[in-house]
Amino acid sequence: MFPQLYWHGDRLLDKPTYKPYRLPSGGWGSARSVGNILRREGVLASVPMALTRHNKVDGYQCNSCAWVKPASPLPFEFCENGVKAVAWELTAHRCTPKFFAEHTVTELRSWDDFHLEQPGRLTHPLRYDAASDKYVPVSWGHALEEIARELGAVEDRHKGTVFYSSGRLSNEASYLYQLFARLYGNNNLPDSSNMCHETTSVALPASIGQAVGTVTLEDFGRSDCILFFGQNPGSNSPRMLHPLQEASERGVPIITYNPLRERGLERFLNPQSPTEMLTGKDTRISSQYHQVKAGGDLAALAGICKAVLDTHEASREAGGPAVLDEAFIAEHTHGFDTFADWLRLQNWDELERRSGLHRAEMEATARVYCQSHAVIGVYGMGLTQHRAGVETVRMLVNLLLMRGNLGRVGAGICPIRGHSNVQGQRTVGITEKPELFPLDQLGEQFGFEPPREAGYNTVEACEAILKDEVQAFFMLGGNFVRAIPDHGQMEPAWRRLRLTVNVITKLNRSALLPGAVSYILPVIGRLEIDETKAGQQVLSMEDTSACIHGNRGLRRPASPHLISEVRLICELARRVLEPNPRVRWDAYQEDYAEIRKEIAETLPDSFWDYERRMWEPGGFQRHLPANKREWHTDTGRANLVTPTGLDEDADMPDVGHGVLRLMTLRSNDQFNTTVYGYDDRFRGIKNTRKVVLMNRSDIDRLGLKIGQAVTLKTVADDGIDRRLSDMLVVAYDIPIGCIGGYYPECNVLMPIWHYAIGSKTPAAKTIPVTLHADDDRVLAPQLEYATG
Ligand SMILES: Nc1nc2c(c(=O)[nH]1)N[C@H]1C(S)=C(S)[C@@H](COP(=O)(O)OP(=O)(O)OC[C@H]3O[C@@H](n4cnc5c(=O)[nH]c(N)nc54)[C@H](O)[C@@H]3O)O[C@H]1N2
Ligand SMILES: Nc1nc2c(c(=O)[nH]1)N[C@H]1C(S)=C(S)[C@@H](COP(=O)(O)OP(=O)(O)OC[C@H]3O[C@@H](n4cnc5c(=O)[nH]c(N)nc54)[C@H](O)[C@@H]3O)O[C@H]1N2
Ligand SMILES: [Mo]
Repeated sequence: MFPQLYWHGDRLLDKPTYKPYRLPSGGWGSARSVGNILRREGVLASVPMALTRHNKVDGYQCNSCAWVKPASPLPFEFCENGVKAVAWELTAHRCTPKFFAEHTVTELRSWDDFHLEQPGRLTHPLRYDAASDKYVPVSWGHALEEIARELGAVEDRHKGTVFYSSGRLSNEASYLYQLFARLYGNNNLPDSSNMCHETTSVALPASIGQAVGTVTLEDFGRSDCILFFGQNPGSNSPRMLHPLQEASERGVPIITYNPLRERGLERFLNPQSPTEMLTGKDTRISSQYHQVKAGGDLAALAGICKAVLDTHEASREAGGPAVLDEAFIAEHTHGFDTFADWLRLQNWDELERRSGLHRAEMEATARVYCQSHAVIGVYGMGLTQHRAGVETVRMLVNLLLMRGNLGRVGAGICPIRGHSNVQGQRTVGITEKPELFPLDQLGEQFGFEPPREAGYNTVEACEAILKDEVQAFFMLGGNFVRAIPDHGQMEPAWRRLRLTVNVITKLNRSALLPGAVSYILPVIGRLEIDETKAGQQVLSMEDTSACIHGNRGLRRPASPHLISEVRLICELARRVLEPNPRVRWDAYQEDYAEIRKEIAETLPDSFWDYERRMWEPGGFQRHLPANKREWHTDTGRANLVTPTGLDEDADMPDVGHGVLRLMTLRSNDQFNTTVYGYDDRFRGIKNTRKVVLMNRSDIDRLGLKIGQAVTLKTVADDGIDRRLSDMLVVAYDIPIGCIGGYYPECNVLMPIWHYAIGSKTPAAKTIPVTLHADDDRVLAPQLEYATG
């Protein structure tokens, strides 16, 4: 049951080790890792069969990340982490009522994330029984009736009920869920993207008039320069390494800004290429690699913009050609002059100090940028999860706008979305922001007056829970309590909720913090066959390039007692809401094409001929005005937004005071709060997640030793003690003053109010902390990597 021994009391059983990984990403390591997980989940024979349908037309869409599903897929359009996610869902293991009879909830709370999901797929609806402190099986009918009664009894529907969802949910279930919430009476639809690319949803509309990126896979094939900020494709979107490899082989410069030298951004060996596997011939990915300080991107980007402007002005003065795209700026943008004046005022010393880079590095990037004609700006959590995340994303857009790199083939802005349908969810109405969805149309279509008041996003939901204003929390997928900040404050507050409903597929920590009335409702996954009276149903999802694809499940559900997410919402809605002849829950539940008709009626620009087009190779792209250089902004143009300043962390004490900036990271062996194992192969860490990655000079300066256990304490002036102990020191190639640790273990350190200004995305990549030795002993000497 516990193959990977871990901490046992104060003793460390399996030896954690650290040895820098010198091999390319992908390669044989990837193949081995896939073999291990298939064996562990008992699906060595079955999953490889399923994988032939992976990301294929008429197949299923990968349940791992949101990376593009190409029109001409590879024979095997999957990656190491996609296989892990598939094996995770199709596992042979089952978490049955017998398991719950054997373990109290209090006992299970002492298990870590890895072990909680090991028992496998949940098989029965369960209700928490406080007397025995156990989950016990109930009938669906009983569960739905009680939940409906509780939802109906909430006094203030606007404040008292929250409808969370996680980004794996299909378009069909998402659309019904938002409709249900709005008919019920609120816009309290926080979702995982609030912790993720909410920064994008706030930054991009003001800049370019749409909340999503502009880039397609075809653009990657036509680009002549790729700027890569704060995203780790080797672990989090490995299939993306194929177009990057292809670009690199074409001689396209790929310029990376990342505090860590991520292996996938350095070298890649395609595990699906027999030649590469046999010859070991790998590809260099990044042509420039700049180890920017955590939170230093705003300054780094400002520096690059400044260098571009300088180059332009120098060329003009010497009677040379324009470097800026002056015609584009004049015709299509607003705010250039103010922005240029601001850039002229910035001084290099300050930009160097804040970015942690040399002026020459930013200038080197600017040089390549100025010579390129079709530039893509890629980014991920390294930009969005910061106090100044919104302004940083806008600064990247400013850089692109300076040379007209938007609405041009091979160019554009490319946020890499996380969950496999997080973007689609938002498209079809899961949003707490009423202005992001056509509520007038929704009201007309279904004959009701939708609530217009903004709902809670994730952080606001947490704040309301802390104030005891929330009575009922409905969690449709995900692991909310584990994914959010401030576990020390949130977990006790969670227990005070009246109703908690966990619609999940595997056991997780959120379900182990029951409110007065608490349910686990297990559902069918998207890889499984969803059969209704009308036959097998299909679903649809949107990838990171805004292309929408059909999804057909292929395995029998993990248990005959599971129902689909769509059916669950319909069953509940019928019990909670007044009958409304325009809302046909019965029809939706049997035939999901009826839901797609409603989506197409609400959003006709994007979803016309939905039923047919979702099966086209490559899917269909939704309406993206910025690609046609139509700017749906307040000025009717693309806005170059001048930041309020570079002092995003003026409120953060500096390194000089012993304060370090903690970045919370994902390992190569996890999907968010789902932990597949304790290794992070590409970062060379084995058998532990309790590490703190540090620069050797910080280790020396603080008088610490490698392998010593330390306690991390958050620096905050709110009087709350946030700390995490037993973290092992590892000397790592990371900028001075920055440290790295794993999410979700480190979330206990993140104050709920530490979020991106404007978007409230938790600022998970710069948490100010201090480090304290637990005692003198070196607990894990193997973490010392012997050089030479
Ligand atoms: N296998 C796997 N795939 C996943 C996930 C997973 O957990 N596992 N999660 C999915 C989800 S929901 C999401 S949102 C995405 C997340 O995918 P990513 O966006 O890649 O997120 P992270 O791994 O959190 O961190 C991204 C990178 O940002 C860098 N970074 C940290 N701070 C900074 C900074 O200040 N500046 C810069 N320039 N870089 C910085 C880190 O070193 C890291 O390389 O992946 C999705 N895909
Ligand atoms: N410190 C820190 N915190 C972070 C982040 C970070 O980088 N650092 N990243 C943030 C980001 S980007 C995100 S997206 C959030 C993730 O937040 P969530 O999306 O809430 O969390 P997940 O870990 O993806 O959820 C995993 C659970 O989903 C359930 N599940 C899986 N598949 C299905 C399904 O098909 N249907 C249903 N109903 N349930 C299913 C399983 O029971 C599983 O336990 O975390 C955020 N939190
Ligand atoms: Mo995410």
